[in-house]
Amino acid sequence: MTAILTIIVLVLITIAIWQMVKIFDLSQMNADRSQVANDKDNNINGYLMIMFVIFIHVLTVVSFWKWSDVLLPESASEHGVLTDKLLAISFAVIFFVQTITQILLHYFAFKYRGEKGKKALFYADNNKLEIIWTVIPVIVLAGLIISGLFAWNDITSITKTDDDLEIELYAQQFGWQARYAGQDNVLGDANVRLINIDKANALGVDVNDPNAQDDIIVQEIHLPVGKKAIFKMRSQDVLHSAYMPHFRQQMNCVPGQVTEFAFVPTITTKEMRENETIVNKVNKINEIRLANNEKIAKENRGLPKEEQMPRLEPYEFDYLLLCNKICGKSHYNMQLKIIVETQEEYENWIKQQKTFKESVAVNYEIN
Ligand SMILES: [Cu+2]
Repeated sequence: MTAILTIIVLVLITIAIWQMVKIFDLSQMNADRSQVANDKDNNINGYLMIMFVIFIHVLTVVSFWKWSDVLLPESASEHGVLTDKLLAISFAVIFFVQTITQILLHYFAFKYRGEKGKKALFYADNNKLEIIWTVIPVIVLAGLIISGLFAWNDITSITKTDDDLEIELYAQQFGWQARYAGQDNVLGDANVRLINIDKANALGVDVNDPNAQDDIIVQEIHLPVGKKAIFKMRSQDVLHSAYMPHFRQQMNCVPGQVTEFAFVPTITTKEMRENETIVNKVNKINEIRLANNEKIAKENRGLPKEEQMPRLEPYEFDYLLLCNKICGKSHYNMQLKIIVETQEEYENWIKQQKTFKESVAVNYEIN
């Protein structure tokens, strides 16, 4: 019985909705159903155009004001000052041109919005205008590209002197290793075919090459401040990219070939940790970590020790070598710490590292 009543109620509700739709349709008899925009539509669109151009500019200014502190701090390498300058000029040009063109574009869309009885002016072409908007961008773009090309040539033409440091960066899924050239300052030969994991030769260094004996393989890069470091990059498996954002350096690591890049670090890790931008950044990160630790503590409450989530350590600034090519599932975790220090501190550190010969002597018979 209840089921029949429910069905009857549902049918009645459906009939009521159907009748109400019919009444609504009747009330709209005199409405404008034309597909052609009328003055009201054109006005709405015109004002929306103005509102949109205001919106994108407010958004830009707010974004800069609110999030510019997540940008990189000052460059810690010599050439980085130049690339930063080029980037700043490009940004200034883009911002200037984009503001003017967007404001004009949206203002004209508003000013010349459709109006009943108004006819568009037929305007075929204007050679003078076309020359202006072709020549000005050509000059500006050529200036940007040519100055960028000169800077790139300056940065990438590497000449090695005896005083420079030679370091190999070896990339593989998913980690980095660095090889220092050692006492003789010449890297020994290496080849993927010589890789022998069982004999602790993960980089495929040629054990018979005299230059390889004093090479030093490490899991952390140390650089003396003010001294040119020449990086030779190799990859074992796929394309990786050696990215050191604080030094404005990036170079692809290509399987089967050696690519190189050099720079002079100018700010030690210790000095950078005192830099105002970095201090603010570190404080911000640690505030987030502190808040997360409170959440973790709450979730851990009552759980047995082995099921508890570990607390986050306070963050301390370090220069990093990252991978900037999506090279596989653990790509995000491919990083190596870089420490820039005084010459003396660097020498102390390198003295304590094992040479290639010392670390593989047990496995190979080296003459
Ligand atoms: Cu990678």
